[in-house]
Amino acid sequence: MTARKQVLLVHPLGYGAAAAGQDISRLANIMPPLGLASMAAYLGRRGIGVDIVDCYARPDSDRLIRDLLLDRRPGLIGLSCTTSSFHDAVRIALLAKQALPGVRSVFGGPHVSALKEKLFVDYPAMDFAVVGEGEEALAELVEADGDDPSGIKGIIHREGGDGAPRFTGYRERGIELDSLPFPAYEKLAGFPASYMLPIFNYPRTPNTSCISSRGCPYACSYCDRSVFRRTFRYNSAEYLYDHLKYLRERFGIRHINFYDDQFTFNRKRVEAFTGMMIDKPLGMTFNCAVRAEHIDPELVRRMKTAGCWMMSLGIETGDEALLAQHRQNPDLAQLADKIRMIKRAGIRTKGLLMIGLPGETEETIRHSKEYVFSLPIDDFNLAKFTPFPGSPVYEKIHELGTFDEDWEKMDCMHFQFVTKGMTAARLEELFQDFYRSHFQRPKVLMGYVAMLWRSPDSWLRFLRSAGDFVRFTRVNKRLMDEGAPDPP
Ligand code: B12
Repeated sequence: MTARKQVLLVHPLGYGAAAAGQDISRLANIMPPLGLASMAAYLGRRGIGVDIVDCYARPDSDRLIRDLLLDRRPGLIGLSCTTSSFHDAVRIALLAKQALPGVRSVFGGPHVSALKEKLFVDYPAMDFAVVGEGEEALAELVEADGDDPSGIKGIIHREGGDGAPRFTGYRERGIELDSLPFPAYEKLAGFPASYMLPIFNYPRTPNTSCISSRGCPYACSYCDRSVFRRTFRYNSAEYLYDHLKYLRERFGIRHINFYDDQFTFNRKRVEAFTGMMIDKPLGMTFNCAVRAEHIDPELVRRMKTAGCWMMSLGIETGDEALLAQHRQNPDLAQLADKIRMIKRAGIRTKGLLMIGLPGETEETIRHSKEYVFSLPIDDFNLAKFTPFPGSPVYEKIHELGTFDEDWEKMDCMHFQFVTKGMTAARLEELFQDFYRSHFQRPKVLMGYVAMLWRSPDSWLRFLRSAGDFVRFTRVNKRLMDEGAPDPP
């Protein structure tokens, strides 16, 4: 027998546990699964028992999952899936059904929200899926307890004798974010010590990430918006301040990384929030991502006073014509001005770039390098362009180049898509060269030296993992020499 009002939520690792030690992005960055933690808190409030297993933070968790299934006997196991972690989620669902016959699986997250019923045809281990945000839909599914779920909006279930999947349709309204409880951080084993922000992205520990809005009104070609679609909802400044106060008082958190797509989209909210951080300081600093259109000198100065330590900006490419094909307002001069303005305010800047977009050439990559290197950018991230189901560009991707849709490798660390006129090997070479050139610049090196006192914990972590970073670089070089494009 399984328990009626008990759920096990799992954040899959995405690949075999043995490889976790060599996953360079995981070594540098382990973030709490905020979606699962938010659902856990919401379900808890409705009297539903929840456990969370985060395999990303604890890679070897199969036994723990089995033990929890046998001990708690949940009626549902919920799996959160990006595209690259989907197959691992299916493996865990099968493992669960073997360990606890009768347990039913429910899948959620971006990959499921994008592909919906299509997935059910090839993956019989899927009993249910939630499309879009999960709190209310999952609670209603648990409460239906095996009754006909066809009246619950936002889910996919199997119907009739042949088990054909049926989507009940989108929920009418997005959840009012201030009505949600704070995420159940306490259900994440070892929080906050078992989580870590990217190296050189924080001044002190303990730290964590936070989301204070859902959705984005823009429609960039490469962005998968299938979960929150084009809505933009946000927590009020008061809720946000209380959330940070809670993190400070209950867990001792001293720095926050906001993962909002558009933290400053609503200027009034940021004004009010920074006002509270200035008038009633919490002893906390924060990072956030901004778009050039939504910042100005006064706001940036205010944010600095309130504790803003670093701002990230999506640059994507330094070639304006290429940018115009993929994003609205492709104004690189305005972006450059704003980056200089942020830097002048004493805030660290991070540029987010992509390489391998449809239409990329040797020349556009050269433009990107020149652009980035002409700006006071302290840190940058260069992702390998990956066309995710749910992103606008996915629809016509096969017309734009060659695409090997191997989901497990669609983690922005592999060139699964190669635009016309390029080869994967050449893209890999240019990718390596971009990073190498960045790290060879004296200004950048001096910046990292300054991190000795601005973020001493980052240096400790860097030195502890230095062997893995060197091994990663060597393996990449060997693969490149052999003409194989994929990193390990
Ligand atoms: C923070 C973040 C990260 C963090 C941490 C992720 C984590 N542990 O949760 C880091 C930096 C590690 C990361 C890594 C990656 N990320 Co990321 N990330 C995000 C980001 C910005 C916020 C995620 C978040 O917390 N959202 C807020 C919560 C409330 O929403 P949510 O997680 O979607 O959960 C809700 C619903 O999806 C649903 N739901 C989710 N899971 C489940 C499970 C069940 C059972 C149910 C019922 C419902 C449900 O209910 C939740 C609550 O409403 C999103 C973009 C975004 N704005 O959402 C991208 C995003 C999820 N990432 C993306 C990508 C591509 C990646 C990477 C592949 C590449 C990269 N380096 O960026 C890796 C893959 C990691 C992996 N193994 O899966 C894509 C995913 C696209 C896709 N189809 O796969 C997104 C959507 C960005 C985008 N727009 O393209 N990411």
